[in-house]
Amino acid sequence: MSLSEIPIDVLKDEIAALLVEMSAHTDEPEEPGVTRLLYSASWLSAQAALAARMVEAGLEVRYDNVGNLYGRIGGTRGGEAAVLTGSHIDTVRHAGQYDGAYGIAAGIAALGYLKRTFGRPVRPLEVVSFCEEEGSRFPIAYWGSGNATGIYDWRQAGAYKDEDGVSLEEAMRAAGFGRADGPDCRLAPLAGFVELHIEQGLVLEHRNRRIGIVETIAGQRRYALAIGGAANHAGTTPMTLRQDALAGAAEMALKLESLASSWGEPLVATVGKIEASPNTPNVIPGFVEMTLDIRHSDEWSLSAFSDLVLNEIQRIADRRRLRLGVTPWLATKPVPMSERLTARVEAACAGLSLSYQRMVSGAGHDAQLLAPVCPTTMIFVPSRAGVSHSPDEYTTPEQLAEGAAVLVSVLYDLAYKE
Ligand code: HGY
Ligand code: MN
Ligand code: MN
Repeated sequence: MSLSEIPIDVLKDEIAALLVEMSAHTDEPEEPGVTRLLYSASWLSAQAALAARMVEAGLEVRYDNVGNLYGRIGGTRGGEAAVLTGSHIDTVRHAGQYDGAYGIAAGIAALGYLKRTFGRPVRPLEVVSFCEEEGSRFPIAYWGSGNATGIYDWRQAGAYKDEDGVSLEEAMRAAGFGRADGPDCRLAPLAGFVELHIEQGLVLEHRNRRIGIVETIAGQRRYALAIGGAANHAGTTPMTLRQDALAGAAEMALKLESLASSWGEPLVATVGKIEASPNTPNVIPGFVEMTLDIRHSDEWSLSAFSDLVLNEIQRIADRRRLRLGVTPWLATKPVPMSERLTARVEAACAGLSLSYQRMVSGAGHDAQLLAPVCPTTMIFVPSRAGVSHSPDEYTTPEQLAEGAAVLVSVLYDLAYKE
């Protein structure tokens, strides 16, 4: 399939319009960027808007019991496993408008074009809006694809609470999901999963490539640290007698940074969230909660570095007479993508005369949950200056449309050919 056959401008306009529409569904309209957290009002309205677009594209629409939204074109040959594309509808706080939403918007545009142009495929073709991937509201990530692939069971939702003490189960039920008689979440066996996503990094722009093809998704270790010291008077407590939880947390964060820098690429480590209490100017902080996010594309390095840094953090706590609690809340291994599907994407890029390169994804994606259960591949388009998880996230409409053209070509190849 050559680029000339695919209406690039139609895809470009449809995707642009849908992304603008999606970005209006935010929990914090006065704040910069998009904040769309699982089961919030804006999450519900965004899924409803996507369902309406899927119907307009001629897709059969359904929700599963955690709120994953599917649009389907039935196949002409009974009993065939479906080909699935899609991504996640939730965002981080103050996100850009592309992370997750782009893969869904392009999937709807691609399926609409394929159905209008070629009719029904041999095997079913579906696009999914996974309900949650980021882990932004509850201390669990991949809630959508995790339930779809059986890693999670929606009945365990009561174990997780957000910052306001609302449980995942209460939020899920309030959104109309998690019903005892609700539709099954578990996906039937799939012929393949293709996720289109922004790169969220600098490689494609730096190497002047139009398309990235992911070979491996990096593994992650995320921890919640609870650091206990002694709140005390800032004016009367000598420096030598303090158990300052925030000063200890700061030393731990700098130790994490220096160890990660000396360990070397592609390892990355981040303290993304920190809360001190009582968070009062004239009180020595008595308690701090903070998060660790560690990533590597090699399992041994990820494990060895995590052990090293947790030992160093414990030594800092001991020396400062601080109490330390470490709660692991995410551990994912590096996940290789399907070589067979990667070759299909390379052929599609060649057919479309689009430069590409194979690469590692430092960001986690729903594709890493699907890869163990079906042939899976990821297609990247460039991110301007590598910026993501920020209102400044940007990819040009032409680059978005080129990614969608590759998606159209690969989905045609997988679903329409015998
Ligand atoms: O954090 C990540 O890697 C992804 O954006 N969820
Ligand atoms: Mn993200
Ligand atoms: Mn994402």
